[in-house]
Formats: sequence, C-alpha cells, structure tokens
Amino acid sequence: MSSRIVSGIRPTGHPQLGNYFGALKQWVSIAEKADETFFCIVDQHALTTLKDMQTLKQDTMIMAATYIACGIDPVKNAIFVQSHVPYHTELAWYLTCITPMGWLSRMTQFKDKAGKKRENALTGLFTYPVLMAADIVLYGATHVPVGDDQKQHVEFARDIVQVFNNMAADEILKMPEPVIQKSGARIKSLRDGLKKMSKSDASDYSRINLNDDNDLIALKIKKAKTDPNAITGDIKSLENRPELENLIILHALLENKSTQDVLSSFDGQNFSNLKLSLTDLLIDHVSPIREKVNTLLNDQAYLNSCLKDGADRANIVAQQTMQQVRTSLNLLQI
Ligand code: AQP
Repeated sequence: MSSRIVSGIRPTGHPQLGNYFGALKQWVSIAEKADETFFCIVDQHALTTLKDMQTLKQDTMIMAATYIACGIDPVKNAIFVQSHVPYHTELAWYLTCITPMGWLSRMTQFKDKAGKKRENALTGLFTYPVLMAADIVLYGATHVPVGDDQKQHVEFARDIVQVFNNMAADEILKMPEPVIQKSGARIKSLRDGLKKMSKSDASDYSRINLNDDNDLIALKIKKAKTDPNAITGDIKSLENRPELENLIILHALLENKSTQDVLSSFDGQNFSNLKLSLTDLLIDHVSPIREKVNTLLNDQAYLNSCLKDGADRANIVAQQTMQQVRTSLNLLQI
C-alpha cells in the first residue's frame, strides 16, 4: 500500500522546540520514506484560540519558512495553508453532522484549553477535532505523525472514518494511523516540568523558540527551573525530578544518545555543567534553522510561490475526496 503522510502545526506564535522534536524533525525522516506528503499550516485551527489576529499572517509565513528551514523540501512535499483549500471546512461540516457531542466532550485538549469556564469556551475549540479529522481524511492520509498530546485527536478521526464509511456502506474515507515518536514525544516547559512546552505559554522563558538568538537561548537555559539536588546516574532518580528529566531528554535528543547515556555522563555533577553543555548543543542546533528562516523570510516571493504550488497540489487531491463524499451523502450535484 502506498503511504500518504499528512500533518500540520498551528501558526499561533514562533515554533518552539516541542514543535521541532514532536513534529518537524519526525516529518523530515518520515517524508523521506513516504510516497506522498502534505504538510499544512493550520491557520483555521489557530483561530480557535487566537486572542490577536494581527500576527496571524506573519506567523503563517514564519511557519512556512520554518517547515522549509527544518528540511521539508517544498518540491517533494506539498506545503500549504489550510484556508487556501476550502474543502477542509466543507468536509468538517459534513463530519460534524455525524459526530456525537459526547465524543467531543471527552477530548482532553478541549478540557485543558477551555479551562474551568467551559460554558464560555468557543464552539470552534469544541469542534476542533472534527476539523482536524477533515484535514487528515481529505488527503486519504495513511499515517499522521503527531506528538502524543494529539494522539487522541487522530483516534477520534479513526472513529469518524468508521461512522462515515458505515453510513456510506463503502470505504470512502481511508483509515489513518497515528505515528508517535516515543523519545521526545512531549518536551516540557522550562519553568514547570509537568507542563508541556507551548508556543502560547504566557512566559517566553518556558520555551526555546526556533528564532531565539544565542544569548537568549543561553539565558533561558540558565534560568530554567531545577531542583537543589546533585545529578545521579541512576535513571530511577528522574522519576520525581521532572525538570531534570526534561533537560536530560533534550540533551539526549540533541546528541542523538540515550537518556541513560547522558545521565551517566553527568553523574555526580551539578546542574550548571549540564546547562552549559545543553546550551552549546541548542545553539549548534537552533542557529542554522534561525538563520535559514530569516533568509527565507527575506524572500516572500519564493515563500508565496511554494505555498501557491502546495495549495494547488492539495486542492487537486482534496477535490477528488470531496467528489466522493458529496456523492455518498447524496447531495444534489449539477
Ligand atoms: N511540547 C511539545 N512536545 C512535543 N510535541 C509538541 N507539539 C507541540 N508542543 C509539543 C507538537 O507540535 C505539533 C503541532 O502543534 P500545534 O502548534 O498545532 O498545537 P499544539 O500542540 O497546541 O502546540 P503548541 O506549541 O502548544 O501551540 P499552542 O500554544 O498554540 O497551543 C503537534 O504534533 C504537537 O503534538
């Protein structure tokens, strides 16, 4: 069976290290082996939580530049903006019509993002997983690389596919598989080792953005929360030390080593050695990406042409799916 990969990131701010390890880096290696790939900048999803629309255009361009800077070749892969393919929202509506409210109420990301005042939460946030299911099935995705926080949404998409295909009495929509990278599946905040690193966290010191300059990276790691104990090489010691665990995992991911190897190399040492070493690795990793992003952002015509080409390719595939969906829903077509 040929493989078709679909994934996306919301342009809700500067992409951060969690987006890199949980999504972008995986995409590059998966794309190498895939037959077809669609990498979307999901601006309509961004609207579910955006407080300020002023930055949306710029953030969308930054995200496009970041995809390319991280190694996603716009010639081999379709890179496009969700709102440039109107079929996403059309299919989302049809899927909404067959989605039980109870399924959406159980989504942990809705509960997290809606907070305590759930009655005031926006409908778009509640139905977000339906739009995400549409993003996936529109392209007949066989595999969907996501961080483990998004796994529930891909499982939701699988449930919807089953309901739709049962209703249509045909395999109209393809069943997607989530692809979760185990190590680095969830990078934690630098200020709280129990929270995930996030673009929209109120504190910029909670994350490393892929556009942070070297001094800022060094400062953020210097200020990263730690605990008062020395580091030991015993992996079990990480169980109740989430901030240490996060720094060790980051170090291991950047060096392509196991967590145990990194922990052993800092056995008996204090946090400052670990932080200095981590800072060097981060600078080596992030600075070429940052420079490439800046170069690409200075060539808006090139970025626009990549996004136009990506949208053209995406529209062709999406239109074919929609034709089948409309037929199976018995909508009048003239
Ligand atoms: N901390 C993380 N660790 C691992 N993976 C992460 N991802 C995000 N944060 C981490 C992965 O990045 C992909 C796209 O993310 P998104 O921007 O569409 O949504 P998100 O998960 O809500 O990311 P953010 O940065 O936290 O955005 P905001 O602040 O806007 O909500 C997904 O594959 C996700 O797993």
